[in-house]
Amino acid sequence: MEIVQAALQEVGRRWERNEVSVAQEHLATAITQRVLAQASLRASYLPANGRRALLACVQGNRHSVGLRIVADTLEIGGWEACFLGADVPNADLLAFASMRRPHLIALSLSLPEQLAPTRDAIRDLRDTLGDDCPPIWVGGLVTLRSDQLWRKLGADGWAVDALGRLAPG
Ligand code: B12
Repeated sequence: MEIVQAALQEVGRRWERNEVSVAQEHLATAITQRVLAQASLRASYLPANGRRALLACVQGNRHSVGLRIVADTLEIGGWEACFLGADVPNADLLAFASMRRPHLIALSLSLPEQLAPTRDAIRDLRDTLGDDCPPIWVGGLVTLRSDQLWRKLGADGWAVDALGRLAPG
């Protein structure tokens, strides 16, 4: 996980300096996804704990690799992880969460313009699910700017990476 994260950060730095083309970045992402899939086949999984997590990149966020790592880590820890991937519209997230009734919702955001949609999504989830709303955790690049940002979004928790402790249980 450390290797994958460091490699993609280096790609990002080189991309910023125009040393890496869009095609090369796409290739690096595709290789990463393949490596992650192979690693998940070799991992040893804890027995199922009967808990379901719903994971989604918020509306507008196309950076899904980091959340995939979070999903794989939860599965290795015995959770059932339902990974919805990139750019999930708020209305669809809400409908899916209402139907699926997860024990944890993990939302990922990367860019500053994704802060407002995340705040809206968390508010709508709480309004709709009421007392049944599970803990909502957030993470992703933009959340690393301050260790208090997650509170302003209305979330219940935050972690800097997939190794952080996620929610009770
Ligand atoms: C790959 C990549 C892309 C790919 C993503 C492909 C995919 N399927 O994921 C694509 C091509 C789609 C892309 C698009 C863009 N990108 Co981009 N991208 C990257 C790159 C190189 C790597 C991202 C990544 O995978 N990082 C590795 C993962 C493992 O880290 P992570 O996402 O932070 O996730 C970890 C933690 O944050 C945490 N975590 C994440 N989510 C969650 C959730 C919870 C609940 C928890 C607990 C933890 C958690 O755990 C993860 C594992 O440790 C970064 C560079 C970088 N420094 O990150 C730029 C980068 C993020 N992108 C950037 C930009 C500007 C863009 C675009 C705007 C470019 C453009 N002009 O189109 C678009 C925006 C797309 C959008 N609307 O979201 C900038 C953002 C700058 C900023 N303002 O902050 C970066 C930093 C590159 C740069 N240096 O300029 N990008």
